[in-house]
Amino acid sequence: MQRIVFPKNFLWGVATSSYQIEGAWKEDGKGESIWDRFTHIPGKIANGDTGDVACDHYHLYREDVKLLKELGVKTYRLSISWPRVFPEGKGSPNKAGMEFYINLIKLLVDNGIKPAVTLYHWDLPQKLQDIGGWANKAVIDYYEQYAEYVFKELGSMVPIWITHNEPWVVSFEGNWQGVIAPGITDFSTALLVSHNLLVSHGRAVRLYRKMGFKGEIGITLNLVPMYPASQSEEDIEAAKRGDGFYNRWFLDPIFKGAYPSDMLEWYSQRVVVPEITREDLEIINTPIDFLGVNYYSSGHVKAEPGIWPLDAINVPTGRDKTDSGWEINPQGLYDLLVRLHKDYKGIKIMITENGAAFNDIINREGNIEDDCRLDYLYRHFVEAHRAIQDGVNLKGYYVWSFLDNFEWADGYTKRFGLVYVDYATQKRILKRSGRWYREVIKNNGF
Ligand code: IFM
Repeated sequence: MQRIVFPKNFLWGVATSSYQIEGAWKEDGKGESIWDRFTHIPGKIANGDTGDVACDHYHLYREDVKLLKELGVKTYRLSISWPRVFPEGKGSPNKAGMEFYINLIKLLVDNGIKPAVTLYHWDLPQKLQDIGGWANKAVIDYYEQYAEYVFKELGSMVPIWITHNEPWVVSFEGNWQGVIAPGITDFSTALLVSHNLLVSHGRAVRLYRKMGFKGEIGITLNLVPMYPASQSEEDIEAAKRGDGFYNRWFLDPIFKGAYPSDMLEWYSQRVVVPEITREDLEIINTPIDFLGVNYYSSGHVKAEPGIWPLDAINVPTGRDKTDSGWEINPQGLYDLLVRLHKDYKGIKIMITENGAAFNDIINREGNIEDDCRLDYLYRHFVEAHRAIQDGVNLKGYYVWSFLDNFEWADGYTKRFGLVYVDYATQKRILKRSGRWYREVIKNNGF
């Protein structure tokens, strides 16, 4: 077996997000988020689960940082809960909420772990949803005010910033499919939300630079390489639309200063497309230091007239699947990275999420021998390494996730962690994949 060695200083990490692990949903002055509201509506989440307690990280963060240290990660990606810091979304900050993040980040820094902080990982203050949420341009101003306060408080300690996590999911799952908060089902609203999210991203990047910090700032996109199901002209065109929908709709304005014209035309013929000004595009096109890539699976697209919104469907290829039902395609990661490198001029990339849900079982010795997850990570690491060998500027890799946690509409039914969480007792157990990852980090390869 060939030895895989990553470049020196490669940033190995793990990732989480505020709502998925913190709990303490109404403690120390925290305001209600759209996820607090959504999860309390019967029928929205598997088993009626909520993030009210989650992994209780708000109270157990000291123990969790110890675990991170034991894992040996170089960096830890977390997100800030906006309503913990601004209960109303705007106005006066809640000092106690900010204090939690100051303490957590100080502890990480003291332990030699680089914090990577996401400003927005889906938990919008409900008060802002009450005025239209991301479909209301005023929310961009409030986001900028929130970002300014967070930069001021944490900017000197945090070297890596991410403006948004997965704006595709926020826009389309939250505002068209309605399967996540805020649960709206209108395609034009989803498009408007996607545009406003991108403008807010550009505004935060400009603000960060204006405030004079020396760290790096980027955005995290969930990207899905799209393959045609056959070599027919129709399937090739359908896969191109799939690529436009998931990938280029976000990548092109950020890196090229323009939305893809084929998608603009496609949408304008079918729905109301948001007004897009030259100034908006310039803001979105503000240079960033890195692109965060979340990769889980690939798409295999077949033309299917009449299927909204792309006249296309995704077809199974027969590959193995994770517990989330997502096909496992490590080579898709390689293809995606190489394509990003080529189409977006050698941009610096960090994999900000990659990982898998599997049904973990505690054995008679109290261990979790999660071979499937280990194998998933192994095969994706091999492909990431191959991409680096082929010239891709990949600098870091965050496994999703550090802990088992609240998996949105799936509640606690899907476990992604390197660390098992017994939700009844809040006991943490490092899984075999976690023990293996610790060795990968130590050896900078395997
Ligand atoms: O749990 C999520 C995370 O919040 C965003 N990216 C995908 C993960 C797995 O579904």
